[in-house]
Order: sequence, then C-alpha cells, then structure tokens
Amino acid sequence: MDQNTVLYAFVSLIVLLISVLYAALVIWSPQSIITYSSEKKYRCRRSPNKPIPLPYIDDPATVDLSVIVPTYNETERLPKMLEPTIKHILSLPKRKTEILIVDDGSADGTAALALEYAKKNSEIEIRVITREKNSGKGGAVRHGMLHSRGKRLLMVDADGASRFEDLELLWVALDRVGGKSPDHAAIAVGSRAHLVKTEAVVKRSFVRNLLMYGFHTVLRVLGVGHIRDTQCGFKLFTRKAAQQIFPSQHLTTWIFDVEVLLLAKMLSIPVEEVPIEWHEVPGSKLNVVTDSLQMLRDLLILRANHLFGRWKVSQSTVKVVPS
Ligand SMILES: Nc1nc2c(ncn2[C@@H]2O[C@H](COP(=O)(O)OP(=O)(O)O)[C@@H](O)[C@H]2O)c(=O)[nH]1
Ligand SMILES: *[C@@H]1O[C@H](CO)[C@@H](O)[C@H](O)[C@H]1NC(C)=O
Ligand SMILES: [Mg+2]
Repeated sequence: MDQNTVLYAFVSLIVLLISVLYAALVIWSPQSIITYSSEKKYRCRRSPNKPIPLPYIDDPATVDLSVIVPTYNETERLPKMLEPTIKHILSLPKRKTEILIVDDGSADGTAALALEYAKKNSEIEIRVITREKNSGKGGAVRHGMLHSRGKRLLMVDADGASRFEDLELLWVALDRVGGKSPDHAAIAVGSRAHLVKTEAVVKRSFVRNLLMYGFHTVLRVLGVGHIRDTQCGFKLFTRKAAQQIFPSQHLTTWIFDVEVLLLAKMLSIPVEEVPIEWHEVPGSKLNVVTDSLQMLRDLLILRANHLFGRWKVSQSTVKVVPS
C-alpha cells in the first residue's frame, strides 16, 4: 500500500467516527422543551379554579423576590418546608415576595395541597403552576424562572433541606457582586462544600461519597471545577441573569444545575458561592445508581453539544413574547 492510500483510509475512518458520534449525539440529546398552553397559567387564592395567564421573564419585574419551588410527589415534605419559608417572608414585609410552586405532574395531590396553602395565606401571593407531564426538576425550575415577576429569583427544594433564613446570606452576596443595580446579571449559590469534612456528609453512604468525588472530577473536565458545590438546591439569580440563562437551558434532569452554571460562565456572569446550612431530609427521589448514570450521560451530552456548537448561548435566544 502506498502512503496516500493509508492516509486516505485513516482520514475516512476519522470522518466516519465523527459522523457516528454526531448521529448518536443527535439521537441522545433531549428534544426541545415543550410548554403546553395550560402551563402558562397559574392558580392562586384569588382565583383557585380559573387559571390566570402568567407573565414572561422578559416583562419588567413587579415584585422584589420570586421563590420558585419545584415539586414532585411532595405532600409529605412540602408543608414542613413552606411553614418556615412563609414565616421568614412575613418577617420582611418591605420585600414584596411571591412563591411559585411548580408542580411537575405529581400524582399524590401536591398541587391541591399547595393551593390550600395559597388560600390560607392572604399576605403572600402563592401561585401554583401545574405541569401536564413530569419533566424533571430542571424542567420545573426553568419553567418557574421563565414565568416569575421578581427582581430576584430564588430556586429552593421542596424538602426543606436548606434553612430558608439563609436566603439573607445569598441576598448580601448578590449585592456584593453587583446585583444591586437592576440591569446587572449576577448569581449567588448556596454551597455545602464546607460540610464535606463534617458529620452531615461523612454519615452518608460510601457509595454516595465515592460518586461525589467521581462527579467532581468530571466537572473539572467540563469547565465548572471552579464551583465547589454545583448541585445545591438553593440559588439566587438577578432577573437579568435569569433572562440570559434560562431560555438557553436544554437539560431538564438532575444535572441542569451544571448547564446553568456553564451558561453563566459562557456569559461572564459572576457567581458567588455562599456556605449555607443543610441537613439531609429522608425521602429523596434521587436514585444513586440510575440517576448517577443518567447524570454522566447528560454531562457528556452537554459537553458534546457545546463542542459541536449545537447548543450555544446567544442573546437572540431570549425571545420576546408579546403579551
Ligand atoms: N419538578 C420536579 N421536581 C423534582 C423531581 N424530582 C425531584 N424534584 C424536586 O427536587 C427537589 C430535591 O429533590 P430530592 O428528592 O430531595 O433530591 P435530593 O435533595 O437531591 O436528594 C425537591 O424540591 C423535589 O420535589 C421531578 O421529577 N420534577
Ligand atoms: C409519584 O406518585 C405516584 C402515585 O402515588 C407513583 O405512581 C409514582 O411512582 C411516584 N413517583 C415517584 C418518583 O415517587
Ligand atoms: Mg433533598
């Protein structure tokens, strides 16, 4: 065989390999996120039966803070989370706050329970959004972010694993990175990194801790190694940051936090990490084995889509929806 033939075969093989990888990527990547028209409406105390249209993130802010709570089968844990949350919000009456409970197609009556809380509390607007199908935590958080009214937007887990009062730590951290000016994009994220050497984490199973170290290694390769705790369910965004990030989010699974932080990095949005309190709450829906595999798959999909330029951030993705 002459040299040219070898070279030709080699190049063909590479081209074939890349084509196969690309085809696999197209097949494995999540479909674009569908929003049903019923999901663009909410129920609340004033209108518990007739849903009202929601605003969009590009509309101007009309409250100071939106608290976004994704829920799936949370009748057990939600009350324990909502009570201290409402108490804290009422202790700061000058800050106009709304709570958005984004129920992700629960089958246990979570939405009805949330609506009961909405009816009981006249001082805070509690909005209940019902998703038609379960789409994963990432899908629910994204949906809430895109349909909130706040100058600042907080995502928080429904299980009460974080102490809601720690919001104030995130609040001042966001001020520090420039979030005070209304047109500034900035993020403050809760972090449990300081707990790693303490009981709360050491008590967790060996498998879970091993997975944690593996996960951190993958994150470093991905380019978000600078964030010590990407997965904490307590993150505060300025409206500007939410406008720039969430329309470009593709992943709706557990790993969406990593995509959000990667998008922030690509958009040069500052991220401040703030140590917060945390306690494991029983009843987690995370399955260590299957969800870890799913996370790894989604991280590869995320990286590959950015490499091939299929997923990118651009200002034009921030679509303006006429009201
Ligand atoms: N919308 C939505 N939220 C979910 C889903 N699974 C879990 N969550 C929410 O994600 C948050 C954290 O869930 P949890 O099961 O405690 O996971 P962990 O804290 O990571 O172990 C809670 O607010 C859950 O209700 C889901 O499929 N859809
Ligand atoms: C949610 O609840 C429904 C009905 O109780 C059940 O069929 C489903 O498996 C539950 N899902 C999870 C993840 O717990
Ligand atoms: Mg939890």
